[in-house]
Order: sequence, then structure tokens, then C-alpha cells
Amino acid sequence: MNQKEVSPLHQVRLSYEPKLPSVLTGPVRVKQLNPTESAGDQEAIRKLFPMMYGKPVVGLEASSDVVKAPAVNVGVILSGGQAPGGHNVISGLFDGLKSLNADSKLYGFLGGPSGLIEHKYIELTKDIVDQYRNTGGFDIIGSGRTKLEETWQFDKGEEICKQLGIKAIVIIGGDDSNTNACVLAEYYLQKNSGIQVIGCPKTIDGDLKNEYIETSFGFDTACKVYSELIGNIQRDAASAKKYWHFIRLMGRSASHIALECALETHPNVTIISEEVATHKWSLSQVVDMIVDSVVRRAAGGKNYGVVLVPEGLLEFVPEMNLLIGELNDILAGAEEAFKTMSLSEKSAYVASKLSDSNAKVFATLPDFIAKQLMADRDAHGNVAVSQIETEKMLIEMVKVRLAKMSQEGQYKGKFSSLSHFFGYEGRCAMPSNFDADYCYSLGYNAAVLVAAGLTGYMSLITNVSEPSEKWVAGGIPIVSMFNMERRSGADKPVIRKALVKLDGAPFQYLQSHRAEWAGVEDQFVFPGPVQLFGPSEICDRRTETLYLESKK
Ligand code: FBP
Repeated sequence: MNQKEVSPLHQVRLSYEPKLPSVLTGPVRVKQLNPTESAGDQEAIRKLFPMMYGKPVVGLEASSDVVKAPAVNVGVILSGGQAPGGHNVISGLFDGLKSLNADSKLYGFLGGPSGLIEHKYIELTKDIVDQYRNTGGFDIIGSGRTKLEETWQFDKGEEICKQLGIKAIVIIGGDDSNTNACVLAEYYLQKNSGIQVIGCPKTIDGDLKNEYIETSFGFDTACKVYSELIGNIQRDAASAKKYWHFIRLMGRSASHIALECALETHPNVTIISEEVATHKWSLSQVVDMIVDSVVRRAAGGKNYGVVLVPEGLLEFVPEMNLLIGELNDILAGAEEAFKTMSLSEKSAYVASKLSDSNAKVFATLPDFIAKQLMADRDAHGNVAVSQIETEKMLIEMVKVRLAKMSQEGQYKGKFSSLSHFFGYEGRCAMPSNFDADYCYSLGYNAAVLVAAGLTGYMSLITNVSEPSEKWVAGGIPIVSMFNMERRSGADKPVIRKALVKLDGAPFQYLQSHRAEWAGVEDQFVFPGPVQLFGPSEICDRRTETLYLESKK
């Protein structure tokens, strides 16, 4: 982006110096730690990744030997949805490479993984990188969702790397992109092409974490942005006293964002998809949970409140999950036929193909939800959940239930509702100090892993609930996070998605306060905007999720 003018905050923020773990501020030595196994299906994964399987976790320790590293050319790719801090991974990588050897070069592949295949790239110079330090967005080189999974794509990638003298590719992405990064690393190793591949854990969804990765970058900022907005809405609700606000929060599958925002703001009702799936709740039972709070508060004279709905909810409701699964299959074979059909023709076509039980569920859905469920799937065959207005559907269902209760004399309140969806508002926000520091460190550390000759590793910064000087740097073999899962009709090695754990401290905290928050007394908390300057306890504050998880 060629900007003529930048805001005053943007200008000042460009010169913020991200904090690094102490170990990365001087010469380091890489030490091998524990050998690893894959997270599941060890035999199958070992066969698929004979070169990568079993590699050890690595850690960095300060070294007194100052060895001049040879100059290297590295390529970087931003993959998938935007997450605050992506530009800092790139600036950290750039600075890390230059600190090891000023003649090293960084190339950015444009528009995501497709840039590697189509040979679209720019050299990232200091002038370019300096314009993007500590800013939100992925616009420095753009992102994309092309899947890197076929050998012709890997070969095209190798071709451009050879042409530019690129020795390593750094892929900044979520679970799917890092899965592909590992497949690419194995392929290049088997071919002896001399190209290393390093991953970095990105996603606002917070679902790329495990015993090693404490959090994915972008989660901190995105949740803080949404929590500010939720707090503002809660204050409006408590001032006007006339609306129930239903707020859907992004997060394709897992409910980490909804959970974190609930811990920050204490809304009346928070739905957690993983809980719905575990207890096999129907949509009607989800509605029970909301109606219970609406009725209790109305009895206390309060006809207002706030409900948080996770974006991925429908896929976790068993009856809807079955329906969506069958719809995916039907739609996969009907793309051509659909092009010329009206909405009612599409509905009739789908209804005629569905099994009896799924057809019954489909018939109960409001038209707008049926239409959204029939929309195009993404490259992975998934429903675009960010386009499904689940919050509006729940409002309709709550209205019907309350009308019935009113007729039966069980409810005497007034129900006016407003719906909201917060997702894209947070993905490109200016990164919080935590994300600015964490991302810069991930990128800087990736340069060290490249210099150490590693491949198939993810850049790892841990102990992040502590101040940054105490952070620990290292790398984890991506293959150690794999298990086999059924995808598009075949068993594939993938990084296991981290869903909300119902026995984990963050959910347990919500659970122990839910009844109180749903009751008549308002318990709302107003977090206010992300603070970039001021006391450290405010500006460097981590997510509640991270604090609660690190206490164990
Ligand atoms: P990543 O997993 O690639 O980080 O993207 C996550 C996400 O922001 C989800 O929360 C959301 O459902 C989806 O991307 C939206 O996708 P799109 O950017 O294609 O609209």
C-alpha cells in the first residue's frame, strides 16, 4: 500500500522497538532437546514422513562464540486469514537475517502460497519493511488460501527458489498452512533440494496450540478489540435498558475467542460450541440457555442483556453437523446445476436429495440460514461459517419460545433484540504490545532456525505469560503435532486443532461464574481499548486464557 498520509499513532508506532527474549539479543547456540513422536497415528505418520519423523525439539542458549553466518536468501509467505502481528513476524525475520549477515536477502511471495507457485514476489528491502513495523494487516505482501499439497506445486516452488538462490522458506500460517509447510519440507528433504521450510503459528482463532505452543499470534489483539466492543455494547445496553444484543464472534471452529471475550467482559450468556457438542445439545437446548437468562432478568425488571455466540456453533450441534455433512456431499456434485437455479429451486433440489432425518431439520431452518448453508464451500470443502448468521437464527428461535411462554403466562417481559458480528474488525488491528513483541520474536527466531540448517520446524517462543526477557526460544518439529484425520474422503496427516477443553481452567472459570452473570444483577466488565502506551500492567497484559492456562 502506497500511503501518502498516516495517522499520528501509526507514525509513532513505526518506531516502537519490539522486545525480544534475552537469549535472542546476542549470539546463540542451538541445542537438541527431547526426541518427538507424532501426536497420534505414529506408524502411519512415520511412513509418510521418513525424513522428518522423530526429530528433537530444539532450544536456544546464549553462546560466547561470535560466528559470522554465511549470507542466505530466504522467502516468506503469509497464508490464510489475517492476524494482527504478521508484519512484525516479517520485520523480525528481516532483522534476524540481517543481524546474522547483512548481505542476506528476504523475498516476499505475493498473495499467499500462490505467489510461490506462480513466481510472484518482491525483495523486501529495509525501506519497505520500515513502513510496516508494528502495523496490522498482511498487506505488505498479501495473503491467500491456496493449498500447497501437490508435487507440481512444490516443483514450481523449487524452481523459483533455485532462480533466486533461496535457501529457506518461512510460512506464516495456521494449522492447515503449517501442515502443508511440513509436507513441503519432507518433499524437499527427500529430493535433496537444499531448501529448508520453517513455520510460524498464526491465527486469531487460538486453535493452533499444544503442549509446546502456548498461543498463536493475533489471538491476543483480536480478542482485546472484540472485548472492547462487547464492553461498549454492554454499557449501551445497561444505559438504554431496552435491547438484548446477540453478538457472534469469529473463530472458524473452536470457541476460544468467545471464551476469552466472556472472561474479559462477563456477558449474561456465552455459548461454547465444544460444550454443546460434548453434551449433544440440540438447538432447542441452546435456546433454553438463553431464554433462561432472558426470563430471569425480565422477572427482575431487566429487559436487556448480552449473548455471545461462537461463529462455528452450527457445526457442533449434532443434528446440524449431520445435515451440513450431507449438504457438503450434495453440493459437491451439484455446482453446475446450481448455477441456473433460483433459491426455492435449490432448496427443493437439496431437500429431495437429503435423508429423511436431515430433510426434517433442513425444513425447520429459516430461509436465510438455508440459503447461507447452501452457499459455495471454501477450498477445503468447508462451509464459510463467517457468512452464516447464527445469531439471527437464535434471535428468531428465542422470540418464538418467549411468545409461547408469554401465552402460557410464564413470561411477562419485553424482548427487543439487535444482532452483531465481530470478526473482520479485529483481524487487522494494530497489534497489541504482546503481539508486536511475540511476532517480532517468532520472526527473529525463525532466522536463527534457518541459520542452524533446520527444516520442518515451527518457530517456538514459550513462557509468554512472563515478561518478554524471560521468554524461551526454540523450535518444534511440525510432524510431532500430526495425527491422521478424514478430509474430503481420504485419511490425511494434519495438525490436530486445539478445541476448548471443558476441564481446562478458562472454561472452568466461565462455568463457575455463569449463573451469576446470567442473573438479574449486571456483572458487566468494560475492558476499554487496547493500550499501547502507559503502565505495563495495562499495556503488556496477556489474555485471561493465557494467565489461567499458565497457572496450572
Ligand atoms: P485462519 O485459520 O487462516 O487464521 O483464518 C481464520 C478466520 O479468520 C476464521 O476465524 C474465519 O472463519 C475465517 O478465517 C474467515 O475466512 P475468510 O478470510 O476467507 O473470510
